[in-house]
Amino acid sequence: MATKELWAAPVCPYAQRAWISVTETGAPFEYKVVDLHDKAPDFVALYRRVVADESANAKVPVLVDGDLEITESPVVAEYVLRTYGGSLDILPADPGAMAKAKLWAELFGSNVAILKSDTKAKLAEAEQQMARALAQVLDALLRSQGSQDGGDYFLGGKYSIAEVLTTSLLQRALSY
Ligand SMILES: N[C@@H](CCC(=O)N[C@@H](CS)C(=O)NCC(=O)O)C(=O)O
Repeated sequence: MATKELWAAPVCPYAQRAWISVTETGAPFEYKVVDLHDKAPDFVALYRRVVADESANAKVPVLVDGDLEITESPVVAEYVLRTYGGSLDILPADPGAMAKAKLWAELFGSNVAILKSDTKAKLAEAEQQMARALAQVLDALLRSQGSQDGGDYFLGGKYSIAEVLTTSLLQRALSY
């Protein structure tokens, strides 16, 4: 049987995007846990092969589906949903809705990050920036690009890739 592996780390919100897509679809991928502080040599070699850079810092997630080896969480999530999620309808069929959902996820990801800093002052500044992004930029974007028809999700009544790509980051943002 062709190899089906998802290399991920539970701590990582990007890996979690891939894990959510695999879990939603029930696709039969073996979950390979990566210790980010002590990466297995076969994982490092795999990542470096995928990005064609022999000195790259190996990152999760990486997905292997037979001959296909891919990384970058939005790429992995979309591939899994498109390939294994047919009846779930998580990828909007309408190209405009798909583009809006991906734009939302992209801007969400660039505004909501894992905050790391060497000083408390810099951390506080980063927290303030993220709070502003959540309360102003992302809120305005949700109102302008999100469904105008109400509903609990970005596209209205329908759970979509917009949530697959943002839930793990939002969950962490809410813990600040
Ligand atoms: N842009 C990447 C980001 C992936 C990423 O930054 N993963 C982190 C963990 S959250 C990682 O593996 N870092 C490598 C390290 O910690 O050495 C994606 O969306 O997949």
